[in-house]
Amino acid sequence: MISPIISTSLNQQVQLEAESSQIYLAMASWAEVEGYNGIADFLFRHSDEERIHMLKLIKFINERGGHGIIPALSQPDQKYKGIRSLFEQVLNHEIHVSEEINKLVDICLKEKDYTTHNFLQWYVSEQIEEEALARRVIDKLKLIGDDKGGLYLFDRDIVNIDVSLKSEKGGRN
Ligand code: OFO
Repeated sequence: MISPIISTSLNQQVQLEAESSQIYLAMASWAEVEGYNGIADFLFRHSDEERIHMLKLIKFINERGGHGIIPALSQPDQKYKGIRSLFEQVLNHEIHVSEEINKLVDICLKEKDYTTHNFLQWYVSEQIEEEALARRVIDKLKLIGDDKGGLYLFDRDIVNIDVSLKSEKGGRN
C-alpha cells in the first residue's frame, strides 16, 4: 500500500505525463499544418508514448491501493517559431520531466518505499533516452542551419533517428 505522500507525488507525475502528451500533440498538429509530415508523425508518436507513461503510473497507483487521479490539463502553445526552437522546447521539457522523476525517486528513498522506487527506475532510463533523442535531433538541426533543402530531407528522414536510437537502446515504449 502506498502512503499518501507517495500517492500525491505519483499523481503529480500523472499530470506531468498527461501535459507532456498534450504539448507534443499540439506540436504535432502545428507541424502537420505547416507541411512537415515526418516531424508531425514523430511528434504524434511521442504524444502517444507520453500517454502510455501516464497510464502506467495510473495502473501502478491503483494496484498499490491508491487512486490514480485524472487531471485537468492546461492548453499548450498552438504555434511555434520554427522547427529548431520547437525541438529545443522538447529538450527543455524533457529535462524538466527528468528533474521531477529524480525528485520522486528521492521521496521514495526518504519514505523507504522501495517498491515504488523500483517501479520508477523504468522512468529514469526512459528519460535518459528521451533527452538523448531530443539532443540528437537538435544536433542534426544545427548542421542543417537555414538550408531549406536540408530541412526537407530532415523531415523525410526523422523516422530513422528514432529507429536508430531504439535499436541502439534495445527498444523504447
Ligand atoms: Fe518524456 O516524459 Fe514521459 O516519462
